[in-house]
Amino acid sequence: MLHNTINESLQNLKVDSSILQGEDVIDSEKRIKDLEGVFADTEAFKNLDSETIVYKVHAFMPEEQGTRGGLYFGSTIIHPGKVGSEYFMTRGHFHANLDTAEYYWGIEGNGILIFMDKDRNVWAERMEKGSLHYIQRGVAHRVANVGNEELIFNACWGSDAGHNYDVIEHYGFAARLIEVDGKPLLKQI
Ligand code: S6P
Ligand code: ZN
Repeated sequence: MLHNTINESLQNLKVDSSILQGEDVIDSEKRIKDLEGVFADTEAFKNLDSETIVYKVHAFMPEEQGTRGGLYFGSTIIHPGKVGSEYFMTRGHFHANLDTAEYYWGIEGNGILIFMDKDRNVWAERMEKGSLHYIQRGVAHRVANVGNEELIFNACWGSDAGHNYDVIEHYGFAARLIEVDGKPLLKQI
């Protein structure tokens, strides 16, 4: 693992499909007003319209949360935008059950998937149409949209994974993805 570097997606596999929709799909969204404390530049944050949608999730969760052996599926759509020099991104989380991995794969747009392990080592992979990303067990994950279009990716995770947002809320990631000279850069905090 390389510390604080942005790598190409590691696998040579490509997948393609589209946004999840249909009966029993649970839709949620995060607006600027729901993301207080997520972005570093609090002044820029205050100046944005609090109703601006940052990202939406459409999830199919056919098992009760916590069920061992089941799988969930979800599509995430992150709108293009920035708060100061930081790209619109998901809150990011560890799974509550650290023993659970997850797959992400890119559908549309350009993103960067940021990982952080328990020792606060941070690294990242480029996300694009057809890219496949394996999120190892015990590793926190967050995605930023670094393009000018919507970024869409799909995810598959275990119904026993759960979400722990607290650690990220309190301590954040050890590096932030910011735009420098028009390019994304992982900056150690
Ligand atoms: C769930 C999976 C995704 C995210 C979604 C939003 O394990 O990783 O469906 O929930 O991308 O991100 P976040 O960090 O707000 O849950
Ligand atoms: Zn997850």
